Amino acid sequence: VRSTTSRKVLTLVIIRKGSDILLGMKKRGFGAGKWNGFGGKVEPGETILEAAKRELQEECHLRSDSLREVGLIEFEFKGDPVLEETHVLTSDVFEGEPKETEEMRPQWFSIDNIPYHQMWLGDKYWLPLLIQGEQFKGYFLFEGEEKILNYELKTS
Ligand code: 6OG
Repeated sequence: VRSTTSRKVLTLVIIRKGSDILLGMKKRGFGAGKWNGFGGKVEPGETILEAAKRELQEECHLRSDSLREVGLIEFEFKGDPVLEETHVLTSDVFEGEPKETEEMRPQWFSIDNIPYHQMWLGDKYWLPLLIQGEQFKGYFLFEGEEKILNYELKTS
């Protein structure tokens, strides 16, 4: 029985620079205390790309006109009727220096030293695909924030 009753469309931006990726420590709200890419809800009237650019700028003061969508992940939380349709974008072309905001404390991490133990549990499955330059689609069913009941992931 499919109990999902609504979808929330979200963006998630991972900026790359050589062999580093930029993550932000989420300071408040959903996922606080975890390193993650930058993003949030797509507002009415906005495209995914516009929303991704806006969130990147709002959360760490970087601007990029070269974001490319490389992944689509559906996150579901057991018992929650909302399916989070999360569009993952990346670029290695950007302007500005990452700057801490109320929402995020940005930091560069070597791709050999990604802090998966302080990230969402699904990240260790899909982030390596992004780093390898692959496109992917996925689904993760969480029970609470620290357990994955099942997942599917495929590259395209
Ligand atoms: P706000 O509610 O702060 O946007 N997000 C997730 N990111 C990862 N890596 N894993 C998850 O697994 C996630 N669920 C949501 C999407 C929330 C931000 O957090 C991302 C948005 O960028 C469950 O506006």
